[in-house]
Amino acid sequence: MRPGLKGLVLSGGKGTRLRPITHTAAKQLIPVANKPILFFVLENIAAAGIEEVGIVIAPETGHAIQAAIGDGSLFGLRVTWIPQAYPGGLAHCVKIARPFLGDSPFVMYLGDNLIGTPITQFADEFRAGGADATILLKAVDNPSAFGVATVDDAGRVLKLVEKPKDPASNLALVGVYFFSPAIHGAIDQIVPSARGELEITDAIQQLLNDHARVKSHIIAEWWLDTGKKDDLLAANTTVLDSWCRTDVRGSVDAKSSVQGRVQIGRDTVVANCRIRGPVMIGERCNLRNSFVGPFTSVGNDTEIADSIIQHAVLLEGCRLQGINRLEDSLLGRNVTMSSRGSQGLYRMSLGDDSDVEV
Ligand code: TTP
Repeated sequence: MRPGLKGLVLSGGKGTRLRPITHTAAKQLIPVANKPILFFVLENIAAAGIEEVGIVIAPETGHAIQAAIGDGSLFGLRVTWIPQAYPGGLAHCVKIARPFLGDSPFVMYLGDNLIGTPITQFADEFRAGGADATILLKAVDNPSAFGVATVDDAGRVLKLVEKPKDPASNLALVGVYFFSPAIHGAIDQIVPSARGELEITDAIQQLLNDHARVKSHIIAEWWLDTGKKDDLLAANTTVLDSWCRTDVRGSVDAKSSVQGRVQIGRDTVVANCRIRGPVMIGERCNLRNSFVGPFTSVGNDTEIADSIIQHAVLLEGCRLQGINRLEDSLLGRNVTMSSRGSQGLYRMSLGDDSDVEV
């Protein structure tokens, strides 16, 4: 019997592709359907029967992540914090996590990835033995943007290439990996890549060179890498579509209409609005004389007046006044947008505390 499976969650990194939001906030804490991405990750890990998790954090955003997760008991997990001084790559994370990991097998899970499947079945199979590593793959349209695997009919991995110009398959590496302690020896043999990072794909390729058994599973469900604004909006759309259920806790007046699957949080007041789901609205919000269209998530303590919005993510504390209309947008915390009567279609990506008049 192998020692218990541990979890290693990567929540450091730079988040450059999600600026301006990530100038002030950790991308793993950005909510999708009003729940931080990292919460989905930890719930998935806990549901697979894993109890001990190491979380890699960066100096800039680590404190916010620690404040959100606490000791992990919210998720039924025991958390060990692993500070990473600089973003040295995914394999660098494993290297610095070595004292936490010891000789345990572990699942490494990228803290900004969302997958539409539980990992329980993969964890159980890996615990049962037979592989030095197991990777999850997903067929994608643009494999050149990812790590790409070539596999045989039995799912054994033959080769891995990071962002190939001429991809040998359409199977991209999803950000969930199962490793036996053999990965440490492989990481000791690799050197930083052209971008100066210790790449996990190089380490897995090293395992293959050393004749280790690397298996794969192709997931049929969705996988969302929330690294960019459009990815994040796509993630919000998919998660609302898959998991949003009608649940109205706030008050909706008789002049309002609510269609489709809509969640309205406690102490939220909706007056003279049309809301067409799937939509999630947080707690203590105030919405009046507005239209909120499909695939929109509105964070707590937000005010929307005389506005039209759809396909947008608003983090908490935003104020929208007279905006006609806002689409395909990502608004950070406490963003204010107001209009002096001008009309137009706005597509915005605004960092925390922005103040925009149109
Ligand atoms: P990436 O999205 O590959 O890298 P990044 O966060 O630096 O983002 P960007 O390209 O926008 O600048 O990282 C995947 C996940 O792994 C993410 O949750 C951050 C985390 N990570 C670390 O914890 N340490 C690291 O050294 C790296 C590279 C990533």
